[in-house]
Amino acid sequence: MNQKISIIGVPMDLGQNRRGVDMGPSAIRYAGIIDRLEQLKLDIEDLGDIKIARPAHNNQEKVDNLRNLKEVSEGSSLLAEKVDQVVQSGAFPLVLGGDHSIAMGTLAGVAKHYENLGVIWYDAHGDLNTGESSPSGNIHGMPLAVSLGIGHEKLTNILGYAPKIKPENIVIIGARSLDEGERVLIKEKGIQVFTMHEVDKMGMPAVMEESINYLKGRTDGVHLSLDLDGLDPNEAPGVGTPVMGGLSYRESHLAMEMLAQSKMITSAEFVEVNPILDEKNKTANMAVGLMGSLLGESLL
Ligand code: B3U
Ligand code: MN
Ligand code: MN
Repeated sequence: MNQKISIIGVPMDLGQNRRGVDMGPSAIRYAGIIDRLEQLKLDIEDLGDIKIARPAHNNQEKVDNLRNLKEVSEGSSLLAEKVDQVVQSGAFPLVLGGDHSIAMGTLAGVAKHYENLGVIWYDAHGDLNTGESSPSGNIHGMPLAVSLGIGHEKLTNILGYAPKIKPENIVIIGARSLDEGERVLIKEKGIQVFTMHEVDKMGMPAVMEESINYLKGRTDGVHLSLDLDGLDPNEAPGVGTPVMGGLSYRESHLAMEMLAQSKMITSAEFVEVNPILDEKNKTANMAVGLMGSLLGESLL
């Protein structure tokens, strides 16, 4: 039987304050994700989009320095339930964002099914803030901390359990913009991070080899959370918080191919595609190319 891939769109833009990232799932579908994956002899099912609240006037109210706490928490809970069902059914969940706050929901739905879920966090940022450490109050800068059980209870307790993951099962790749509180947390928890410094020094093949070997022995499934702002904004301009000096499309492509060969990835999400800030849907096209490689496309 062919592997079944269940696609879930999450038009969430309330985890940050720039409009447009809610159109990410549409932009990725428009860029041809379904056809691309169908060519890989995979059994593709598109479950449509999760319903996300649309507060009047994009209500910017903050609770404990958490912008749109209620709506973000509710959206992630709906996503978590859907992802839980998909994993339960034996399919591979492929989640399309939406801002990165949705990773709290994806991880809540996935991690239930594993003793030691590994996470590859491919991102310019650490997303390890809390309401106290965040400079912005944007929840999309917090989902990795939340999944570790650190943060507001309305977020850490999605699906009624916490934590979702363990710090020693995380690898962050591509980081180049970390806040003070995030650096402290990384050191305190001993989180494995390959910043751009390591990527430049070691090269992507070695970074991926080390990441794969590190996770192989200790995890029973691995979730890939790929924030398109991990890529260089010259190549992927359609993101809300671009940071110079990022990963190239070619490095990212190789990373996805190496993950495909490792056969260790059991769920994935691609987030932060913002078609309003993009150039001719370039970033969504790039996301589709990366998903193709992750799911087994090969050049020959
Ligand atoms: N660390 C900053 C900026 C940021 C995090 N994630 C994104 N931007 N995409 C923050 O607001 O927490
Ligand atoms: Mn992120
Ligand atoms: Mn980011």
